Amino acid sequence: MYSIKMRASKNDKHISGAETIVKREEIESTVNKFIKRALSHENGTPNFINVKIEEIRETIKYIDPLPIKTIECNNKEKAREVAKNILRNQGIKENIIEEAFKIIDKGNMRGASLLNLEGHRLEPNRDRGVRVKCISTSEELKEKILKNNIGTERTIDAIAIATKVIDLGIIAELCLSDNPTYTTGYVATGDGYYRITNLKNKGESGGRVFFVDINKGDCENIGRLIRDLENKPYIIK
Ligand code: PML
Repeated sequence: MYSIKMRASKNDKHISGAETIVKREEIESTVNKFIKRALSHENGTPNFINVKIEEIRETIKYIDPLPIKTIECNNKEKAREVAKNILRNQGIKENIIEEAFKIIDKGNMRGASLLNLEGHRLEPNRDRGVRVKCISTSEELKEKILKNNIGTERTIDAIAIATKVIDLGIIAELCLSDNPTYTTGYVATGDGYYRITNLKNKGESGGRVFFVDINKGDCENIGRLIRDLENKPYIIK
């Protein structure tokens, strides 16, 4: 199996990214699909596209997706209240939740922020953040999500990220798309992947925050978590 990663930017500003795990015979078609995606993103036309193809040597972990639930909200205020409630139920304090929304609303992060329960950011580089890599959603799951209207093309990528990070011990994830017109975001916890409509207004920025229970000075566990998020291969069945 091979991991394929695509990252596109314009003058160092992130435009889009994609990530999957495929069989050898699927490499070519997947790379074409990713390049097409990079060139047609509504964030603009990139002047840098990086595609990386690597053989996976580590054992791949196959797991079931988090249960997906959609919560319809008709405005941003209600949507954010729903998201906050889910996060509060995980024991995350109000000020830390507010901090997470601030990070996301500021935008322009390439990866996710790692926020601990005292409000310290643990990612070594704040512009780069941490990127969850080496993940893929099975064809069966993709089909199930789309055919049954459980989610969209964006859900397909996001469910893989959310399921992997929760499996690696992250308490919760808060995510808003960096695509300006995609206003459905989500909160993922061990209980499920909660899609929340209107979590931002059109034109607003996006990003990801992972809430973690690791102390600021615990370099060993921070390092291990980042390595696993980036390199441990997962296929969501
Ligand atoms: C992103 O653009 O990567 C974020 C995707 C959010 C998906 C929410 C959903 O399931 O619709």
